[in-house]
Amino acid sequence: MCGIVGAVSERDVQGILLEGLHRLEYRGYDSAGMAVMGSDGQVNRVREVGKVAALADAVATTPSRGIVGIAHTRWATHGEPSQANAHPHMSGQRLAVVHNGIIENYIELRDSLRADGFEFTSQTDTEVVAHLIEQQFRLTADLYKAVQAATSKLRGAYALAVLHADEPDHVVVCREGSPLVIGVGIGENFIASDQLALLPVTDRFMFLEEGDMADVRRDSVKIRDRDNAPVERPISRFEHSMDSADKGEYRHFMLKEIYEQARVIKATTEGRITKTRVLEQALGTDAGKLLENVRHVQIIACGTSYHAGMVARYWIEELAGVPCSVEVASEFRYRKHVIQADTLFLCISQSGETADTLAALRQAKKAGFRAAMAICNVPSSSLVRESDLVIMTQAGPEIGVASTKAFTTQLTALLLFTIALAKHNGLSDAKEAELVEALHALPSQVAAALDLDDAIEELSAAFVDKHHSLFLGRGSLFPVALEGALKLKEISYIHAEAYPAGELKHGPLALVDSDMPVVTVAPNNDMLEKLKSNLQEVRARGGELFIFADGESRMTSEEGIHVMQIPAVHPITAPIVYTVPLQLLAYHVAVLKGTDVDQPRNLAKSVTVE
Ligand code: HGA
Repeated sequence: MCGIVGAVSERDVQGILLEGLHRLEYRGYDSAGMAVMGSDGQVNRVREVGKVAALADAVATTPSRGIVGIAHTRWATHGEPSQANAHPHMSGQRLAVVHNGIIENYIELRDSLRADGFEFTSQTDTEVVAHLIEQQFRLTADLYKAVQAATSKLRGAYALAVLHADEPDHVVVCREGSPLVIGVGIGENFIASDQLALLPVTDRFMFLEEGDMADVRRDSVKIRDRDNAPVERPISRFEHSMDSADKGEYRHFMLKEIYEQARVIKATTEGRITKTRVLEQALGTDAGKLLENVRHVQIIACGTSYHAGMVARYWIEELAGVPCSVEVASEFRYRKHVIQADTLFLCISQSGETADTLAALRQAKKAGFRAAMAICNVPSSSLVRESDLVIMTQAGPEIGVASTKAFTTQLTALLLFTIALAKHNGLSDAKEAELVEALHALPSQVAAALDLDDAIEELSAAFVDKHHSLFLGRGSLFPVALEGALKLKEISYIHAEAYPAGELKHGPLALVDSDMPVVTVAPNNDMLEKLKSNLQEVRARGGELFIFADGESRMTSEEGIHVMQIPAVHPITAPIVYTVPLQLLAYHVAVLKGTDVDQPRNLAKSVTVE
């Protein structure tokens, strides 16, 4: 995904911009570029296809000192990866723009700008923004006002940084749907799409809010909100604990990664949704074409990713009405299958190097699937390189072997995909708006689920001396029960089995006694009454119940029944929120048992062997 870095300083900013881009490389990109205001009064631009290292080489051969500059890593949505399409985009020789996001009405804007004499040199939606601002600048002779007037004509999602040779001492920035942060320095200020880009130069940040626009100068930052009223955004210090390579205040990487989930889920939706819609092109340049005639989805994955695929099957069939099959890669690759016409082959893998998943993908490419799509966390991975369409999760590096934030961001990406697919299959605008609202609510709901941490820690004592446990769920919460059981197995070594609650009476009920804790996820959905009956079956046999439910589920704690309440969530996003307490439960049980939480015995993080 695209990255933005910018600086307004009294020292040469080229090194700061390049280092910032390096730090954003993990997000994945196809080209990079920068523009600096030279001391000669000219805007000097360098752009390269490929890695930031190639840009650094190009900058080294034509160094152009400058104290104001903007830079970008591009992940193409409109127009192929090429030098001409790389950012910054310019209007004439004096105005340069970098942009993250998508301008939805770029075709009509381009037509009217062409009619006004502007010439286009790229296929991007971004170039429209450059010319639009220049058009307004000619009227206002004021860059800030020009950006304001131009953005009022834009539809879509964007974070923008703009510089102009006629006003060489500042950068104007704004955000609407894509993140942007201002790094506060001493006698210099910075901008970036992610604070990690600026850590070598500052640890103080102001986060712009939706609709904010800022005038960033060496010695001042002036922000106005959507209504053009001056606003102060609080300065927060970077918490060391957010650095992926460091545990910070947390005892284990796993706990830190559980706590990162609200932030990384938000990062996975950012730039891909507006207030009410999913931006299909943010899922890939060809997303529209590839999704149009999909009649069947075949999901392939292993372990935790397989559970994400199982949740997605409920979503895809319910929202898109498209049949969906899910299978573990190690089985799929060794059996003969019948491929239905127009089947999309969808692989899910955190590392993108999972040997079984890759082998299945390589077979599928020869076998006549419509297209191969990947959901993955590592942009440089084989899976990403070999797929036609990719949705990158924005979990950042996951160090704990037991996957947590990778799972919930996979689910988030899968829901974005499902909505995009469903739009080709009759999903109404109103339903889309309802689902996107649920996506917007996710980070705060996940944060609320994390508030149960202390209560779950207390409750975990009941599991420490147990050898077996049972996890129950129904509907899309059944795979969540599977994932909860897997977490407990992986790090506490307690045998945990998950069942769809309706299956209890067909076998596993025989195991239930007072030594067998039974964990259940029970949001208030249309399966709740059925689930409650299943829980009665457990209680009647002396089983101790641990239930995660929302207030509307009307369940209360009593002898042998422990109910922990989660705020009410939309039924579609419930699997994401209800995963969190099960992760915490596994974590605290493992800590009490004294196991190696981050590197459990016999397991590896990225399973690159068969
Ligand atoms: N639409 C722009 C920027 C793409 C982007 O933000 N990707 O993450 C382009 O295609 O250049």
